[in-house]
Amino acid sequence: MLLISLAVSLFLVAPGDIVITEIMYNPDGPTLGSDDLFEWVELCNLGIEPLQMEGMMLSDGGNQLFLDAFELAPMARVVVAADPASFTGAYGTSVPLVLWEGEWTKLSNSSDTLILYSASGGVLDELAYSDNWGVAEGDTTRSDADGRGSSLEKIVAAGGGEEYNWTPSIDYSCPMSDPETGVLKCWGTPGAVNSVE
Ligand SMILES: [Ca+2]
Ligand SMILES: [Ca+2]
Repeated sequence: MLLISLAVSLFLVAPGDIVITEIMYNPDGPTLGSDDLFEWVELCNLGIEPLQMEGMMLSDGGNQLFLDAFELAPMARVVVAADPASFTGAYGTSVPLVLWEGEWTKLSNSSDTLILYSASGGVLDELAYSDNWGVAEGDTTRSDADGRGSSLEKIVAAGGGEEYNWTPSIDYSCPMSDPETGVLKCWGTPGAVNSVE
């Protein structure tokens, strides 16, 4: 057993093997809740081997958090949630979560850079997003991902972190409706293939 876990952890993780595929940087307050409790990040294993996530670090250049042990199967996705208990209360228990220690990497509601590091300190993936992403040019309204219920989703998981490869999640399979307007809120696709892929 020890040899098996040692073999898994020694498997070298290369940039692009595990990537950030979705973020909830500005959860919709009225239907979901506060940023402190309901921000989350989805990670996907694009490699062909199971990945041991223990010791990987997520940082925004300020706060740092370190992932607990979790073996992520090839093409599988897992969520890092600001507050796992709150997340499970909203999304249910079927979404896989990897727990963490340290300080939550608060996701700015304007723009931020999120970097995923391997346990040995190498950069695995990086996302520098803005709340302008998903707003049509000349439009003065907010992005659907900016506190309106959608997450920000990557279109091609193996593609880059540029703006054109990210867009607000599409409203489908939405768990509840806005109490004031009756409009369905979707809150993204944590742990599952993105709605825009
Ligand atoms: Ca936020
Ligand atoms: Ca997803």
